[in-house]
Amino acid sequence: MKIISERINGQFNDVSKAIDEGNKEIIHGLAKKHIDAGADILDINTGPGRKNAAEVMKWLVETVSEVTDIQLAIDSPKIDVIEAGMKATKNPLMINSTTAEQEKMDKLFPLAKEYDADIICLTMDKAGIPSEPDKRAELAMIMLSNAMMHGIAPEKVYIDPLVLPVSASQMQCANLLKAMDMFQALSDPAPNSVVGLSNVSNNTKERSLINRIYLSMLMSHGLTSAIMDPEDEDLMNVMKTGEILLNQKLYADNYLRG
Ligand code: THG
Repeated sequence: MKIISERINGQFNDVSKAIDEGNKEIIHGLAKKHIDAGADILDINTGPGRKNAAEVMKWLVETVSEVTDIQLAIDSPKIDVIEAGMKATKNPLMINSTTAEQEKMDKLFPLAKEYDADIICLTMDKAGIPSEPDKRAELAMIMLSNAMMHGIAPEKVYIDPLVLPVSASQMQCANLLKAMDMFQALSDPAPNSVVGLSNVSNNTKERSLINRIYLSMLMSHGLTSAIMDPEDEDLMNVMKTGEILLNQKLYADNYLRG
């Protein structure tokens, strides 16, 4: 499993304040802490409601790149914001994200190719997020084939079935697992997959427990990466134990410490 840290996100008060004040130390500290905790990739997101999102993204990416060479996932629904982030670093990149909308794919797949970036593909289009699993798989197939037409290797494509809060759309949590099963049949080897895990527990009282159980379920349906909080040690232990039980990592008595 690849761990993508969700923490460099303007949705968190300390990050939002650091952006407002131009406080690089806060961002440096969070980046280092999350890499130490086990993040393989850092997701960079300016948070909601910023008019100058491209400028903020550039600052965040530059600031994080001052303390690490690891891969950065540039997270924005806006193409110009993604581009501003990609230009601001020499670190390996992941685009977060395209949808199955043709205009977005036509801009973002060439950008992924140019920067040799991985790319997250959300299973949604102009009509929104479909609830039927086979419709999600169909959108995944459309994005996979568009990526291939642009000469992007399938292992660089990460399909995101879009996790919704269990408190808002309970049926979607089970439907999403069925969609994950269908993704496994789209290519050989199957495409990579990713979820924004903490979405599932928004507005609930048992956030960590719900995140843990859902991560375990998703892993058994083929999940290969997650945007999540590596500082949640119980969650990381679920991930590591899942890797052992799915025979992805070799068991050793000290596997939680190793
Ligand atoms: N898919 C992809 N990218 C994504 C998401 C996804 N990026 C954004 C998001 N979803 C994943 N990142 C987060 C980051 C934080 C939270 C959830 C998902 C979160 N934050 C606390 C909250 O809202 O309660 C903030 C608490 C605080 O302020 O301290 O839960 O699905 N590709």
